Amino acid sequence: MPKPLTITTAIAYPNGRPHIGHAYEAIATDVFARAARMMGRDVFFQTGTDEHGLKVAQTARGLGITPREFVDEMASYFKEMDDLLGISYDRFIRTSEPVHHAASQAIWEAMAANGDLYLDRYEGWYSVRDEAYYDESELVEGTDGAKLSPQGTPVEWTVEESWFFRLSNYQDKLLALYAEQPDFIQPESRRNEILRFVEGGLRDLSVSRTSFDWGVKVPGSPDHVMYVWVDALTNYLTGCGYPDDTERMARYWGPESDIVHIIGKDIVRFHTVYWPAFLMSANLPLPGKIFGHGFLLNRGEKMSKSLGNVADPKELAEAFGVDALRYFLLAEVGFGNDGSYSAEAIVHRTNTELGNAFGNLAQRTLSFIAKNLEGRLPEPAATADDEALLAAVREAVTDMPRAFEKLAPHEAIQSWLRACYACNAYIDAQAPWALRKTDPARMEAVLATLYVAIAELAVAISPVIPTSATALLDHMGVPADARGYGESVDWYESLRAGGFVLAAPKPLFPRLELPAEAE
Ligand code: ME8
Repeated sequence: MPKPLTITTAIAYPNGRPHIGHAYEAIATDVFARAARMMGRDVFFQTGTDEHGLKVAQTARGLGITPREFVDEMASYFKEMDDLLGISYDRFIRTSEPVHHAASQAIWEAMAANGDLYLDRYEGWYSVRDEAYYDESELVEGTDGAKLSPQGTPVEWTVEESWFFRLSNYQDKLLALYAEQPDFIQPESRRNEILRFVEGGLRDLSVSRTSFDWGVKVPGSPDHVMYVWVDALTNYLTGCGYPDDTERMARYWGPESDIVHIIGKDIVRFHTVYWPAFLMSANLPLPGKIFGHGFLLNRGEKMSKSLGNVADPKELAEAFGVDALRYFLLAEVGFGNDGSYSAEAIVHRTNTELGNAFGNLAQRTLSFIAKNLEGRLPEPAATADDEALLAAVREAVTDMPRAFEKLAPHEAIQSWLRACYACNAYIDAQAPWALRKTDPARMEAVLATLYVAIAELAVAISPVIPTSATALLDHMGVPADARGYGESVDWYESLRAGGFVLAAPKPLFPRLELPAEAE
């Protein structure tokens, strides 16, 4: 049996509504989770919201409401976005949940028991936006001469009593980890960045705050709340049953589990330096792989509230369709690279690839069968051409789960498209409509080949476009046991023998037009 897979997104700061970057990460992770389930794996997929910290407390105060009221409303928008986009999470975690406070206090106590926490005074440059302290040498100068964090956010000099984590003790252990598990940090470019950072030496990390109280209380130090990243990272354990549900922990966070975090490139340091150090300190298993994906840019520009170009995933999904948006984001951007989106690019890709290459192929074939055979499934009589087409489709389709497993969805989509183009070339060469009068038996054999090929293509792409693929497979009567990645099941003959009648199909991907304001 393959190992159980635990796969997570980052948990989002709910200090604003979700944007397209959040949607991108959720969609990519969802595709990996769905593909793994189709390989027969036991999958635990978690996403959620990161609700503590000064920033949330300040935003709520500015609105004249409590942090709790604020996050209750905001978290609901993230959950709504996930549900709208078909994100098949098993658990939507909110860090304000009592079980999460208990898990965070348990990991704290485990790190304390290991001698890694001590009380001291902290002075340094703190960015509220990033919830992080920076070294003087890391700061950059803004246009008006103000000091800014490396992410370009304002910093202030801050002095407070704080608990510290002995991160300095973990430099060698982390370097050994990166050497032993070369896949731990992906893609390669981000791995090199982190290696250089850790080789440069690690300073102990301030892990508690006394200046506000919207957070998880430090056990035995009621004036302190945990640094938000300690509690945020622990979300992954909470969902796996830490600390009390040992059976669940053994399954989803055990030495035998396959644990994958999908996050954006700006938070790779937190996940590949602090997080494994905390886990080592608490004597817990480590994740296997942390993938830092790239950023989505709006027509090549960084999104920001001040530029007014923050794309609302809900509006995009409503304008273009959920599956078109899912497909576009994964096909357009090599996973790991930055990418750009625009209404024109979404419309163009959807129309040419989903609409023409796949949708029309299915539409032409199925309506021809519905009309000319009155929905009776055509009789196969395979020739070398038919076998060659099915072999090409199967080769592409067997590459796809492997590409999803190595977190390369754009490669999976490329294989799939190649197979769609092969089917289009086949239908043009065989011209079944011309055979209707001259050679009806051959016409049936061609249509039967296409029927099987279309169904296999729909199964293979279903992690990316689950709603349309399922609708098509339902329409075609493809049984549930033929909808996984694995041994091919000979369903066509039994469907035909059972007298299945194909109804006239509806177009899967109606042609998109550019919205008026984008023209
Ligand atoms: O960082 N394109 O939350 P967050 C692609 N709470 N991805 C983007 C993006 C963009 N334009 N902007 C942000 C946090 N992201 C923390 C995480 S995890 C224990 C705590 C990604 O709401 C970003 O890289 O700022 C991150 O992975 C996720 O969205 C949430 O970002």
